[in-house]
Amino acid sequence: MYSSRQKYALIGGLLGFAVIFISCFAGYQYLKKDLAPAKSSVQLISSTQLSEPLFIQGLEKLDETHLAYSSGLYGASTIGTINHKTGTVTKNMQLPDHVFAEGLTQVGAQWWQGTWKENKIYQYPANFFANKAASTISTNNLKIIAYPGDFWGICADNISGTVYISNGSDKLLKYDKNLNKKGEISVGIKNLNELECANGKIYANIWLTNKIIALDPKSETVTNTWDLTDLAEQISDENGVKNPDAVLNGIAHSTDNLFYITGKLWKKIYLVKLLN
Ligand SMILES: [Ca+2]
Repeated sequence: MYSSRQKYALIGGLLGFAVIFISCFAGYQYLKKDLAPAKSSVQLISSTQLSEPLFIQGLEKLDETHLAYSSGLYGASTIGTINHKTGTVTKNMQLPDHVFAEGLTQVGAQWWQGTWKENKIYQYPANFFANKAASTISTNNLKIIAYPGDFWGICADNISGTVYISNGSDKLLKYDKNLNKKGEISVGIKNLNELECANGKIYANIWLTNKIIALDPKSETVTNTWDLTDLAEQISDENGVKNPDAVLNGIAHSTDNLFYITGKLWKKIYLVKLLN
């Protein structure tokens, strides 16, 4: 049997152990969310001059020669293709002037293009980009679905059927292909913007920086950080003017760890290898 003194000592010891355990666990959670890993290396493979500047908001591989893009700004939002071998831009459609286009991705057979504050997602059929005659395409023939809240970037894991949408916060919102909410991922880094689902991860660039992070959606941890500022400075020097909006905002997966990268008002599109 324990004496009263021993009992108090035992209870005190247990409480102390519990406090230490909870503190360590909370500390681990803090570290998990807030400490991005050290910067990983970027290898430049090639670059191609674009035939005209775009205010890129979304980028995705269409086929072996073309990328599909979404370009923003009120009165100038478009959707179209970029031939990444020649840099030729084809504008397939101009959106209405009151719409600010945001992220673009393929969900199943359809293409989804979000809008910043207009609470709309434009849905394009799989063969949309096959018709290069922009004058024959009209928003009147498109399906438009309602979306609640601000919309920035989008990517889809078409194996699990999960669509991820960013809104400038530190969270990624998860939906199914019918836009039913499935939950959210708390990343711990604000201003998540253009997204790319590839290699079982979510690649995201951070608004107003030239940084890309890779996130493991299962463990909800950031596994890599890349800084492409050297690439961006190169482009600013070519313009002769440093535009604060001309930041990285286009990530399209090619194969393995090869990605096409461009940005808002960038003059070039780059093929880079994002090394671990
Ligand atoms: Ca993308």
